[in-house]
Amino acid sequence: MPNPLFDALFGQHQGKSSVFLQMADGSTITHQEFLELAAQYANLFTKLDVRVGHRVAVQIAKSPQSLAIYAACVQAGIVFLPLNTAYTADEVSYFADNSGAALILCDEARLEGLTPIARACGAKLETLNDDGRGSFSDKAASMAVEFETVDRTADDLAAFLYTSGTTGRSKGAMLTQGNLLSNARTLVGEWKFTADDALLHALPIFHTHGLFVATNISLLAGSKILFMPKFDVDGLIELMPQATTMMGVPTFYTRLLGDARFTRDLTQHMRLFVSGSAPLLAETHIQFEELTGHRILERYGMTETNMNTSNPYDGERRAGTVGFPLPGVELKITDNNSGKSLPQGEIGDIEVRGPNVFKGYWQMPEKTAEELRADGFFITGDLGQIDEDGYVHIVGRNKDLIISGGYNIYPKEIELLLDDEAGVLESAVIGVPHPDFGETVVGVLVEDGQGTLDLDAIKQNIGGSLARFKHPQRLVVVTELPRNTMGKVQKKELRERYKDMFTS
Ligand code: MLC
Ligand code: AMP
Repeated sequence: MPNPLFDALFGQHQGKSSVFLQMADGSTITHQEFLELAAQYANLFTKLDVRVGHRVAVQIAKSPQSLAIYAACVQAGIVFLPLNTAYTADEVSYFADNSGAALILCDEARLEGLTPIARACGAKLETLNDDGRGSFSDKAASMAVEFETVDRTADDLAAFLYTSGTTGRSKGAMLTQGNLLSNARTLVGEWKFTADDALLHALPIFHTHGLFVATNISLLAGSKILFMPKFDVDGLIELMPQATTMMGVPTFYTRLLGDARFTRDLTQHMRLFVSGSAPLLAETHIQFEELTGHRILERYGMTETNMNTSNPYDGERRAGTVGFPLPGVELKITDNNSGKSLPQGEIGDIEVRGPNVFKGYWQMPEKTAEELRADGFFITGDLGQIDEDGYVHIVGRNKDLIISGGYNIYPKEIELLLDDEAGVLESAVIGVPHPDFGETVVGVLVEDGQGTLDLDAIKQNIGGSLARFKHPQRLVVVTELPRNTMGKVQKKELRERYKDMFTS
């Protein structure tokens, strides 16, 4: 029976003893071993009464087991909902509740905190730790290693990835089998992945980049993955001689460039370095080429669309640009007010349409209608320009978003918490340049005149609800926020005022 995504990514490897994952310690997992694990998990889903169309929320460490959960969901027609391991119980509570998750999988260390949350939203709760153990694997161990793949179509849902919003409420982007598969096929072709490749994989697997771009492409092409639990320079340098390709956010590249062991010799055999998720500074691109002789291939994507554009594999990879629209993806630059296409060279909203574009936000028809036009064009919230040679430049954002080390942070979510703190009249959260993370978070506070403002207490208090990477690295107090004549806070002015805070 057909299940397009499962068949293409996983089913094609049935019975193969080729290596799928090579762990940091050198141990390996073959395609067949991986598929057997996934089948056991899929059988356990059925036993737990988690069925076709149900959502499984997964907040577990990066491991072969967590990837097998993804495969099992696809095979069983279940919607995979991966969550950043840095999220607090408060944050997970929202995702579990909003998605109506049937099952939450977490690390044992989080069991206590998540038990009341699972109970409140009527979800089952099982554990799966970074070493592969836990109540879920205990139960799965006795399951059959074969599972009858559930019939699906390209239009059926495969995953929900939550993306924060300008109002502070996260939205579940509904991705179909067709969205994921079409993009993986395109990228395998464009970036020339084959079964001879070995991808250095140090990205987290709860976001588009590490999960769909890196993993789906490797599976589709039959490439090996050098699977690191997380980013670390030592590990990357040690494994690089065995790799042919690497994908990363710009912070990966700046950190590698800062290490004396990262040399031309070390990278000579490499076929391809890909960067995305945040702007790669032209100076990083140039510095990388000077040191290694390789030009990083920069591409542009997002949760709702997977990848939209890419610099060419053959041909000029132009620093400071994200290349051309991928085959099958239409991209236009429009006027924010009228929505009409702008002449070549002008700056405007980037809109994209194609088989990669998601189906909408889960149970948020109004939000979907605001961003996804009836004709299928998605308003990305990024500002761009197309140069005379057709290269797309991202020149800014029309959305109030901070990207720190490749993680998206929406100021509103933090402002809502800061505004609730004792002594705070109002707040504005901005992103300022940071040498390691590209951008980092600064909270600007106005005191309410009661004399109760305590910055340490505020940091402590918001810590309980917000993942660490979202915490303001600095809080500053001002007498008033700059506003325009309409009363709107002028974040641009604040960003300008504090732009050298971490770089000078
Ligand atoms: C970790 N920390 C961060 C952070 N990552 N702070 C700000 N921004 C980040 N990105 C904090 C931790 O909370 C901790 O704080 C301290 O840094 C050390 O934690 P760590 O885990 O040791 O950090 P490190 O390993 O150095 O992580 C940095 C990183 C990681 C850059 C390697 O963030 C990372 O892997 N980023 C990739 C994100 C990604 O995959 N994005 C793709 C999104 S998909 P403390 O205070 O406790 O010490 C997408 C679409 C597309 O955007 O186009 O791809
Ligand atoms: P996310 O919502 O996490 O998927 O992040 C998507 C956003 O990351 C995009 O809307 C862009 O703002 C940004 N982004 C992704 N790739 C690039 C890139 N190569 N250059 C600049 N910004 C990027």
